[in-house]
Amino acid sequence: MWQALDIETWIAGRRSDLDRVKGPVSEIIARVRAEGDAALVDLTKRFDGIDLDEIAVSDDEREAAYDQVDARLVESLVEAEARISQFHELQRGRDLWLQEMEPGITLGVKTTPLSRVGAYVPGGRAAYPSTALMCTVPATVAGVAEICCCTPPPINPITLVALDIAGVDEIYRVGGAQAIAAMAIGTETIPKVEKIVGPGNVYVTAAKMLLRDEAEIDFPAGPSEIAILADGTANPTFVAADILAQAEHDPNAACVLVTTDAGVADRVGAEVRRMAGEAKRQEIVVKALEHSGYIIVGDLDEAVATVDGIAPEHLSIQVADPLSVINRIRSAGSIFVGPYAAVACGDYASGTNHVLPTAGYARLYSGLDVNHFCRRSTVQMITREGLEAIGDVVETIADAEGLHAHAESVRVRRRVRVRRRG
Ligand code: HSO
Ligand code: ZN
Repeated sequence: MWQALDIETWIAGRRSDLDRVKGPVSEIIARVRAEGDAALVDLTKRFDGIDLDEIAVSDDEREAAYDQVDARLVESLVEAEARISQFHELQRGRDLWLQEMEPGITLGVKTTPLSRVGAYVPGGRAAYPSTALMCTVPATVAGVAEICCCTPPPINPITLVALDIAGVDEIYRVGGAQAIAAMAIGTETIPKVEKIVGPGNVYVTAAKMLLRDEAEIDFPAGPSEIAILADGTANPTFVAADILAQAEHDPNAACVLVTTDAGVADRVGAEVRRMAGEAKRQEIVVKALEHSGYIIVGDLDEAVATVDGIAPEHLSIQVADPLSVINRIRSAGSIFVGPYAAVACGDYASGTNHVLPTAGYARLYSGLDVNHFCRRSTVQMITREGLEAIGDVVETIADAEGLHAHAESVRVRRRVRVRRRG
């Protein structure tokens, strides 16, 4: 259930079988493309067993949801939203910055929020109001004008409240691959978006990958993972508690302890077994622990290299000198440092985002943040003096490329005589 892992085999086995579902997902996409809303109604009946009268959630339903949610939970969501907003505000650069590089050549960057984005919030058996916040708050902070959200019916009132707190404009009760298709292609009810973000199951992820030509996507975000990098100073109970917290997400969740200390591996193992025995979501936990375990390494260098090989969604660093380790880590979705940095803090309320690349994609992508919702345009302002400074270089390279009109576009300007002052 919790064992020594051969890390190479473990990494190889982790990529979920996206190819297996591409066929059925393509069919779903084709139907949404051809039939629009009618396909959404039919597929929702088939997959969720629900007759959809209205695809869109009304304002009255949003209001009514507050009456069904415990006041303390509403307050907690409001506070979590505030903390997430605060941290994401720090990621916002200036809307326009300009820098004079040399006399007459001023360069800069203009940042523009996307106009319309879609968030996918998983539902089904569970409600994830935290994911509703994580997907949408960065978009709001970025200044996206229209934020819509798809989530499978029946929508839990808690999710509706979270989406309302986050200020989402439109909420649609559609889930699965059909939801991704609807947002990417557009239907009568759901206008097309520019970008789709959010985690999901293998069908949702496959749909995102297949529709990349039609809407930008964030990154593959599948079953949760954690790697813990620990030396002899790690607290085995705390480490095991984080392992259990990740394992309870999904039977496919995976947890790896990378440690320089065999004693720590033993003590964490004992705690994991004890906690698994008492776990409320025991069935899920036990399945997740079947492909979870530990690897004992010779020193911290080897530990860092091993973690980089995994490129985990979450990395918990439990060593005597964490700063030296953080600096050397190159691939991890989100990093938690020190005994009190429970991964659950980042899941809910510290303010960092929990929508993160999984399955090794942390090597290629960064977790969800404000930048995901912005485009950047470079800007240049060049005077006659500036043109003189770079003109020869431009003309020479342009001529070498045989692009004489390029060269001429500079020459024609340089031929204009400048009136000397004084
Ligand atoms: N750990 C999950 C996010 C989550 N945890 C949602 C609780 N709710 C993936 O980062
Ligand atoms: Zn979690």
